Amino acid sequence: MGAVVKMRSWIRNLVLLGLVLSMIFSLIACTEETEVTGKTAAANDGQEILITGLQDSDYKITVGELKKLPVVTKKAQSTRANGETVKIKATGCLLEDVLQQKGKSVKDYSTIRFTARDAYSIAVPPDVLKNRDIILAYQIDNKVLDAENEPLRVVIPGERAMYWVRMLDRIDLETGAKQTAIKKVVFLETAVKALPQEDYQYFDSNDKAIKTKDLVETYAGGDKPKNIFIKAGDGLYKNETPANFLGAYIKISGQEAPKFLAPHLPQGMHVRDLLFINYGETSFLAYSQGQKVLSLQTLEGQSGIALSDLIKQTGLSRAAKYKFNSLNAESLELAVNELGSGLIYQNDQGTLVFACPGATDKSLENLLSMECMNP
Ligand SMILES: Nc1nc2c(c(=O)[nH]1)N[C@H]1C(S)=C(S)[C@@H](COP(=O)(O)O)O[C@H]1N2
Ligand SMILES: [Mo]
Repeated sequence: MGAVVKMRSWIRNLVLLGLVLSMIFSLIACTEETEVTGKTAAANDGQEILITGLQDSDYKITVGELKKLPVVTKKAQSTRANGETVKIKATGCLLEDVLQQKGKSVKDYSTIRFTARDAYSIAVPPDVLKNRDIILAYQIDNKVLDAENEPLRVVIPGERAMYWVRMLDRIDLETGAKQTAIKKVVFLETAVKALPQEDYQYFDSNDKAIKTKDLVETYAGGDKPKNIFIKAGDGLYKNETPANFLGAYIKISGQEAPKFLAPHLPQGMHVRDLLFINYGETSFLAYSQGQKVLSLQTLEGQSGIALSDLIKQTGLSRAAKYKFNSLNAESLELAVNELGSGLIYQNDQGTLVFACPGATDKSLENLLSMECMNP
């Protein structure tokens, strides 16, 4: 009798041990499985996104809450600046549906700025807001987002991948991010001659750079714009926050110069081949790019940028009179009807010259700026 009890408890212990072991094994198997296939579907549900400009106070929404909104899935494809293709299938909700919950629409805003956990940030302009779907994706290619993408990735099918912000952290809804009227064009090549130039290590090259802060403090008066507009020679047009802009550099020599960059800004935010930077009422124009993409005209065998296109592209205001200033504070005033054949060119020494033939020939070396005169 005693032996049977003993034996039974022995068997019971063995069975228990077996159970425990199999539980441990299945647990291990489970963890192994999640490591192979990625995180569980709900892994990022508790993560929060901050939205400003939607309500009086900051508004926070979790990934889990976004999942309760209607689900959209769309394929999108775009080329990176380096020519590679980014191709993804995005599953998520529409930003429009998030705003609709609070009685707002994407179209109510002039700019929406997305900022990521790696400090990447980009402003989406009004024409994109009006015409495109903005997806807040919590799944890409049917998978939960990985560390490079979580908690959300913005995807705007049909637009370039620079808008597809990974690791989304906050959304700033802005109204009135409008470009103010330009009153003065400052020529970058001449302007940098009077600024401190630093060595800037750029991959294998030792280039020169100026601080954007020095540039605007020297030439843009006391302007404090809320947005800084940047245009590149290839047509890229974007705007930057004062915080991002004023902590950066313009590399003025070497590859892709002039180039907006900073060691602390993700490379996707760097802008190569700058055409102009509009900072408040001042437009900083790079002659080197202007010469490639603006209309040219020829004057007495010299080819240079035509003033009419320069005015049009930078948005320089109309005025009855314009004043041209040189680096050494010489100046020249011209009535608008005298400008027609005016030309800005680079002489053999690489110096910018303004020339305008008239009754009396007029020209100015080391051209620094062109400004509107008040009547
Ligand atoms: N958070 C974050 N998102 C980002 C970037 C970045 O640097 N950080 N780069 C952008 C740019 S410039 C491009 S072209 C695409 C590149 O997509 P990929 O990172 O999936 O290759 O991501 C965009 N989203
Ligand atoms: Mo990019």
